[in-house]
Amino acid sequence: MNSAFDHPSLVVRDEVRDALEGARPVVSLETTIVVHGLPHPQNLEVAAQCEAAVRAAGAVPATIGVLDGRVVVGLTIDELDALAEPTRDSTKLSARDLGLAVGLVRDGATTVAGTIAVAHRVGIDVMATGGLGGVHRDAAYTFDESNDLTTLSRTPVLVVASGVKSILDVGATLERLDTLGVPVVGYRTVRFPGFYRADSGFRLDWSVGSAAEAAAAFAAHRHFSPTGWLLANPVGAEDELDGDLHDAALANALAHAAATGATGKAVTPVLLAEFARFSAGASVTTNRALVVANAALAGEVSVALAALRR
Ligand code: PSU
Ligand code: MN
Repeated sequence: MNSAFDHPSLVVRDEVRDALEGARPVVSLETTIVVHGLPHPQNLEVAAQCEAAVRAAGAVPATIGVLDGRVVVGLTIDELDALAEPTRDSTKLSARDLGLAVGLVRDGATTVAGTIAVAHRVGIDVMATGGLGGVHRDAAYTFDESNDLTTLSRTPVLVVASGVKSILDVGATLERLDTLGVPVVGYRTVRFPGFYRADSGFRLDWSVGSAAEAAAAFAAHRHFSPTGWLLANPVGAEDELDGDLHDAALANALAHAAATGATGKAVTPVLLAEFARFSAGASVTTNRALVVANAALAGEVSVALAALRR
């Protein structure tokens, strides 16, 4: 039916294909958080919990990654396990890397940017992650700004995230999203979430009170703009990282990254891993809770969008 499904390097698994062809709800999930963002074995547990949360909301999960040069939409847990196996040395794939991973027959985990590029290609309009990438704190001289922002500005996919990672310059990231024309919408809040913390200290212009409101506004947005959306869902109060622990872990992680001289793709994984080490796993517990909650909300929004199509 859809010729996009028939490319030899693009494998859309039957359940996902059937749902898309039937205009039923599908939520895409990324793999960088699994392969490069969370420690083993929690990473696979989180992936399974995210898929279960999407299903509980009534949508089909489509976890996306590149295995042996094939872009798979709907990875199984066994395939995810293989992708996350350290000896496999899976590459972190942003949007610009996809063609190279396919052409050079590599394995790779997709970032938000890589995931939404594939999702849009096959007709999936909702995605869930933990925290969007953004403008790094030293961007004024490193120019380190996640491709998540530019790809979201030209890819009409609604991304549910708990704001942007608190390791970033949150204010600069919000300004960049404004410049790029990407709506940032609080879910039942006008405070921009702070990833491990519910409130980053920044106020938002817009919020929605339900998945149905989010779906209605995103559907309308797509008539007027080619960009995606950031639906910002704060971590629950019971799962937040303690404020003082957060600030101490952040200062330590930033100093560690500077001392190790991490650059490029390595920066975010190094910061997250050091955050986890310093907080004795507390940041991982928070990260798990928020990404699963985001998958659940993405499922609800996807169901509401599918209802609008009918
Ligand atoms: N959210 C998390 N953990 C992660 C990420 C998001 O809770 O590891 C990943 C996403 O794949 C996102 C990437 O696209 O971090 C950003 O990486 P960079 O800063 O290198 O663009
Ligand atoms: Mn970067």
